Amino acid sequence: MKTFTLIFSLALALAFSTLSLEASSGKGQQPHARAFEVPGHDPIGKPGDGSSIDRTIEISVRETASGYMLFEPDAIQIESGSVVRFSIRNTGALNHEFFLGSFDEVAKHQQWMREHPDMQHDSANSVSIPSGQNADLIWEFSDVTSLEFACLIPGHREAGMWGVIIVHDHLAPKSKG
Ligand SMILES: [Cu+2]
Repeated sequence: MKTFTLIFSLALALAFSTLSLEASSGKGQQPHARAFEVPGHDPIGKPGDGSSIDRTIEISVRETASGYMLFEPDAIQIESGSVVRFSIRNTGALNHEFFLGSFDEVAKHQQWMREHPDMQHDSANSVSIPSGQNADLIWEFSDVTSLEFACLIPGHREAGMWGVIIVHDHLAPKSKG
């Protein structure tokens, strides 16, 4: 009986390791890259097509002399239901990225990026901002929630590149522009 249990658990462990190996191999298999499309997933909103924008939020990215890497601002309040254009300017010397997700997704994706440091993100909830350039990301915040934005290039979030977005349903009317 003991032997059977042992063999059964070994087989189970093997099955699971094969599964996770398949899940982590190959481009386009990034966990949570398009999490917003998965039914029952954390409600983070969805990409905006740019046809209507309720608000533009300017974010700058810079590195400090003491070694920090920062988003400014790093705490943002947004009214639920609004479509926001993030206009991100990278004034730093390094390339950076802006990845939007739930706290859980950001943590998981950060781990994934550590294991695949050469991978570029290719999804609607992230954008890369080369040094000295600007990039836009348009997002519709449909749900009342709190989210994180971060740069998941290995070492960058650890150096300070993260911030929070609080999506409320009780803010003043949307500000245009
Ligand atoms: Cu960065």
